[in-house]
Amino acid sequence: MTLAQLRRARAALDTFRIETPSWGFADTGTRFGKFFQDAAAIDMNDKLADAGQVHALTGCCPTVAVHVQWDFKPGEDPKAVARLAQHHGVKIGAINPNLFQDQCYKWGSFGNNDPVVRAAALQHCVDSVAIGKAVGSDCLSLWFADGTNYPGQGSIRARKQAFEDALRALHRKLGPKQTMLVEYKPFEPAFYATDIADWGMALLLARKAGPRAKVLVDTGHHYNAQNIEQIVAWLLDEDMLGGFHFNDRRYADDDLTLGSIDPYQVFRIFHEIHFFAADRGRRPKIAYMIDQCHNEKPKIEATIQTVVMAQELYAKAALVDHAALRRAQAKNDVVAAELILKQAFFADVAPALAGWRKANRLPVDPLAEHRRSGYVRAAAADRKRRRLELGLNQGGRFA
Ligand SMILES: [Mn+2]
Repeated sequence: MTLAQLRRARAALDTFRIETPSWGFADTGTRFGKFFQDAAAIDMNDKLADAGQVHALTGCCPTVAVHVQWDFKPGEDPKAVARLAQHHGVKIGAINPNLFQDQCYKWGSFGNNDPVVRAAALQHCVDSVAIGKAVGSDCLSLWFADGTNYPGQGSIRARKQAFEDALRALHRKLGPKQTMLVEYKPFEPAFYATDIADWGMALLLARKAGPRAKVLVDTGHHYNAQNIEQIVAWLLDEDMLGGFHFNDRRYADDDLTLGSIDPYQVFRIFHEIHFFAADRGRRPKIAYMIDQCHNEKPKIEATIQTVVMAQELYAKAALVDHAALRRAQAKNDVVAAELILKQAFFADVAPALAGWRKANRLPVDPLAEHRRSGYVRAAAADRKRRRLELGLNQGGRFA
């Protein structure tokens, strides 16, 4: 690697931050069952401590996405949670309302045909905006499980209009610094017509909601053949890309560790972002977040693995020679253009990462350092004991 390339990779790493999810540290599982881990977080203090451990080792995860229903007790002062986060060396990031767990949402939330339920869903989101303001979070992240399971079940157009109205009403409640991200997903839990099924629907709804609504791309929420980096490039060009939920998958929304199946896919996404930034002369404001649940892997290890992989791929994508790429594209030199991407993808960025970590007084190998630290052994002993005391002898509730 040349000195210039090393500098480019280091400069990219300086700007790259990725948010960890509070739910990624607790016991979660498949729809069939849950396998408990002794070291899994029981409560918010545990989750924030685990997130703090990841940030202390990687230096690039200063914020934690939270789930209102699971992470804030009713009546609790959100500022107390913010202080707890600070105690563990992190801050509260994206606020995720929960619009799918209460029984009232059987027929949907914003898309429900009952105006009383729609109002309740909107109120929960407005409350979530208030939590965001209290904890200093500038991001409200919205995912809706809404949809229908059978043809004829609901009016597709009426549901679309209900979403337009509710999102517009919610946008009016945002603080001046807050943005709201609209996530999409083709199917599950709805299996006939999900109300926000793809990026085009999310884009239309966000546009109608207001200027601070953007689209959130969850890498797992696409059909297998879909070209995700093309979607990313279009959203960038429209100034409508708000953020990512990163994970990997082989089949559907598998929530596997980022890059475990297809690291080149993530590289191509990062390349589109770097290429856009080079063409425009400015870096787009994008919230990079992890949305993964680990049923088999130890949760903190899987999170560190994800963060390190994201850094590697982000640094590799920063090495693409944009001037050479533009020349190859202008000449329709397909082979040269493709090779320019491949050379960056196969470049060894380990020295750049090691240098960046040393300069930031971080362990050169965060995963090895985590294993050496004994953190998990101590957490497992403590949490096992507390579970017994709390009568949660099966490894804990869904938290
Ligand atoms: Mn997601």
